[in-house]
Amino acid sequence: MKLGLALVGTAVTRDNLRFARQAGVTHIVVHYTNYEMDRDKLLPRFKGAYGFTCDAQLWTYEELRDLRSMVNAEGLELEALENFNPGFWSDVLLDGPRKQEQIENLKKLIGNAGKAGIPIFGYAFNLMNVWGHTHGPYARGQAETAAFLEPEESPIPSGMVWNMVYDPAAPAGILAPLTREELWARLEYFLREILPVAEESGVVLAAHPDDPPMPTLRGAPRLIHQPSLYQKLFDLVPSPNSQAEFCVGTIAEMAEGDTYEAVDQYSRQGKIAYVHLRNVRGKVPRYYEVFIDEGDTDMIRVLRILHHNGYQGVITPDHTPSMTCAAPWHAGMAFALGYIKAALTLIEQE
Ligand SMILES: [Mn+2]
Repeated sequence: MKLGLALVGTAVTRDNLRFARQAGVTHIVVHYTNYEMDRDKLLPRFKGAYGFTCDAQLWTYEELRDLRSMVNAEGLELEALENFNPGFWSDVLLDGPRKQEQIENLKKLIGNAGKAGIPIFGYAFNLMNVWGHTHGPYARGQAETAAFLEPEESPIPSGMVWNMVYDPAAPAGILAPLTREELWARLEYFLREILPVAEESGVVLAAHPDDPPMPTLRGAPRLIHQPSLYQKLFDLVPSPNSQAEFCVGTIAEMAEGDTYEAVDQYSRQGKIAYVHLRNVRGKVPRYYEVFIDEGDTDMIRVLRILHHNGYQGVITPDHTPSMTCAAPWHAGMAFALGYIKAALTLIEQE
């Protein structure tokens, strides 16, 4: 198993790549969309959105090649891109008028990633992305972290998807209601169109489960909110290139199922593209994200199951609590990385 670190948007810097390498990381995951934009220009009805996505330009082969070179220059591999920019596939998620055009662009994008030598593309097929977290001193020693307590359940405003504004000029209103079956049908369409291109391009499509794993959020159904629903996804359109961005924290938050059994079930099938390792205390509808050694899940047991089933992919810490110091994010990540690195060394020597 390999140690990874995910970097988001503007955090893909030479210094952060060196930080990763210094912590023993060999593989980088890049969440390429930059969410740090123009938040103060948001209209009040888009409250809570991360920013705008309407002018998103499709990532070119040259851009992805240069990104990989930048990672390689620090002695690291680029393992995966995580998530499409919501502007690339708003109408695929919402079944809007630009769906066909956007699907063709996604095919181009997967082709670009394959050509640039990036083996995995992570995605999360849902309308709300992460929504409803509150932040507070809920982890050990009052470390600041995310919790899911009483989420604001206001309906999704028109013009917004995946927590981003894709159409600032959309008339005020809310997203039309849709059924769970309709959303599964949209996912099936996406998979039928994209998987053949992924196979041809040597790219694995890796699905993140719905975080938070509520059956509905802001009135919209969510698809992967119990461990067994991953199997439904894999069986919907069978392909070796349809796999999981397996988020242990999200699985542990799910109301049903057993985390260790889910790890066993999907790693035995070779369906795990890479792992997000995060610990939590509690389950939906109320849980806290905590330090990696602090929550309900025995991480060493999770890693032993993966090793036993021959998993050889990347393990990345997911979010971690922020530590009280001059570099809260870096300290939190360094703690998680050190813990995982020691665990991997121990397990691989057994
Ligand atoms: Mn995750």
